[in-house]
Amino acid sequence: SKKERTLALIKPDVVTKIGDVIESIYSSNLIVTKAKMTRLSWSQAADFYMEHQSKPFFNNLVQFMSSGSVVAMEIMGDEATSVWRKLLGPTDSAAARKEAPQSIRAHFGTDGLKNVGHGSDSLDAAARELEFFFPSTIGHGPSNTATFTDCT
Ligand code: YYY
Ligand code: MG
Repeated sequence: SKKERTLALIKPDVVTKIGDVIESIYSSNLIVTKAKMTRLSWSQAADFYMEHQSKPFFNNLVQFMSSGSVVAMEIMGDEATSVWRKLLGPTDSAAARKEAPQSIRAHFGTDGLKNVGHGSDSLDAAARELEFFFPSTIGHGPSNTATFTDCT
């Protein structure tokens, strides 16, 4: 298995549950290496979810994501990208309650839009999405390979 960095984004529906979500992250052998609470403008949320711009749910999604505070975290660990998505569970919270009753979306999600969190769906997406929330400074380009010193 391979140590990865990925983005865990807590959506506006559950900022009061960040404690529970962070507990789940650490319980799954992942660690939080960066964290930031922020609020996205409509156009920032649209940029973040650009891949979905032609979908029927796009406007609702962007509206929701810019409706309140989000917490963006860089998390790290073995196969962090897939482990975090598995922790979240299926996209639709009702499906999560049926198919993955232990998942975060099963516990805290409302529906197919208000579903607690976002997880990058590939290593490339993780690098791009981490750069979106945690832009690198000049001379230190984005990296998706964790090193020992990052863990200390
Ligand atoms: O990666 P994940 O968040 O599990 O689902 P995506 O298919 O990438 O959709 C992104 C986001 O869009 C989803 O978390 C909620 C919203 N959405 C929706 O409102 N209605 C759908 N039918 C599908 C997705
Ligand atoms: Mg997705």
